[in-house]
Amino acid sequence: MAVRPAETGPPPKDHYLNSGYGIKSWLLTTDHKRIAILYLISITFFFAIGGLMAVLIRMELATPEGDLFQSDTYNRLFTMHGIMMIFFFLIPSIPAVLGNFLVPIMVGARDLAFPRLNLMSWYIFNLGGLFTIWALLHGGVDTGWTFYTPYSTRYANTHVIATGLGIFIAGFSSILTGLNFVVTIHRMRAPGLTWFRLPLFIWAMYATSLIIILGTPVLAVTLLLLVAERLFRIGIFDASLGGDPLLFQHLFWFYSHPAVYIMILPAMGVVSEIVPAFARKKIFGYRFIAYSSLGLAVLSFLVWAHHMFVAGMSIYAAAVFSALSMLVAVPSAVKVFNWTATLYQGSVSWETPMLYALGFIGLFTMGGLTGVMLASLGIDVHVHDTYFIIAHFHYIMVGGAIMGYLGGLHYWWPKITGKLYPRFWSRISAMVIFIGFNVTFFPQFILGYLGMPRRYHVYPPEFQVLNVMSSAGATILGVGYLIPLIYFIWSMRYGPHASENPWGVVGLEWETTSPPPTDNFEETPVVTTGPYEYPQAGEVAGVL
Ligand code: HEM
Ligand SMILES: [Cu+2]
Repeated sequence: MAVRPAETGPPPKDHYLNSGYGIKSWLLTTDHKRIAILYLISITFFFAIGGLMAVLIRMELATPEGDLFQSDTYNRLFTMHGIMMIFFFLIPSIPAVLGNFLVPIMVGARDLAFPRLNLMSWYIFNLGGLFTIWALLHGGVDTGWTFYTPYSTRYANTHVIATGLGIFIAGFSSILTGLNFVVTIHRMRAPGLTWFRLPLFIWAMYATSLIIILGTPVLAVTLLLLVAERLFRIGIFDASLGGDPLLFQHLFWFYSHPAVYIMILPAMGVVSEIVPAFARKKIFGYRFIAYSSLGLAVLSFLVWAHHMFVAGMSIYAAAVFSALSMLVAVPSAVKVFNWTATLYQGSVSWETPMLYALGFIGLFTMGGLTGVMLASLGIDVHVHDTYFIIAHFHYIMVGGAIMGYLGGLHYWWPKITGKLYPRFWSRISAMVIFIGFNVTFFPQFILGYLGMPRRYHVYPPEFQVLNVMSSAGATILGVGYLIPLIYFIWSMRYGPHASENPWGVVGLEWETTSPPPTDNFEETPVVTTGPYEYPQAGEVAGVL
């Protein structure tokens, strides 16, 4: 039976959005909900910049000749695209926006453990972003988002230092947010809220925070070493100074493989909320999903060298990393099976968040399975550094992580803003995004398999048809992303009021007003049941 958001009930008199209107009430706020909105604005801005670069890249690749940009400019474009999207959009996206908003509410607390630190994290994040944009405006960087040496040491005359420092600074914001979440989840749970009564989104945030806290310092140190080498000519990565360029790759991927889980785990957490909500069923295998999040966090630190199979390492080391990488598929598959089992015989309603969650499950599975293909040494040797890799990680990061982010945003938007958005347009845009995404990235699997290398802007004419498809798909995808931007902004002013629990679902966040009061709850809630306690088949909860 379809569940429609109810438009009933008067809006609450006092809530966090009307507790102050001046610019100061926002810029000096320590309310986690307002900080979530500040992050939403920042990352949307950074996403727009990264997106603009993507548009330019796809325009260049519509023809085999390098006729739009010089090679040098092209290098800078894909580098800044990757840096903006990964460090300034994807990594903060779900944790900093949805996590900030939801972690305290879902654990029944008034705020995060360290509210002022939370505000500081937002300032640090923007400082890092502005530093990076400064570098971009002054000529950019051409090393690729991975800063591989010797591009970033001996051969770079672009803004490696400024960009590296920008990412270094932003890293502190991640670490502080991670610490804030860990302490909050440990110390501030409402009475009765035991670990195994926590929503799976909280488990995902917890696992993500562990990776952030353990991994980010490694990246920070690596970037500092790079800067130190460039400034003081200490031999660390530069072979002519006695350094080792491969060391950079090890250090970089020791952070950056776990970082891919910083991007995907939160989206998995969102999907674990949406699936039971719109299947009206208790989630299947709660503990397995919770533990698989922790399992992914641990395993993610053991596989980094699969990015270096052809960089020069012993065949034995490669075999071990190959096997370990395949192990990662196990906890990932546990989640996919459990979501599917939850859907089975559920009373599924096709609301917008559910469309995104289903999109996530399909596309993440394709990304994950191609990951297993890449983890097999023999295949990777052939497709390494081709468009196959680009397709693999975009299936996970755009098809997976961004779908999860948008699904979450659509699920909790009525709670965040107290407003409803148009159901029709939101479902249309979810489908436009799904189609646009596949038309953009599926051809890239084929291109890579046929041998088109990544990071070139001139290619043989026989690859043009697939490239034109990809550019056309990117146009559809771009339109798909613009539609929610328009109706979300529209809904804030004109959207009908959302009731406390417009989807008729269970969860602490749905027991407070929409939008919630500054202190989240009138009284501290006391929890007596586990999450996802839906009525038995036949009875339908909530407002229809
Ligand atoms: C089942 C799990 C996965 C496996 C076994 C896997 C395996 C691999 C392998 C072997 C590569 C290296 C290919 C090469 O460069 O030759 C790779 C690249 C990559 N993967 Fe995955 N992957 C998995 C999941 C993910 C996830 C969850 C994400 C992101 C959220 C991700 C993001 C990336 C990125 C960004 C790259 C390329 C980085 C670059 O060179 O620029 N992967 N993956
Ligand atoms: Cu990896």
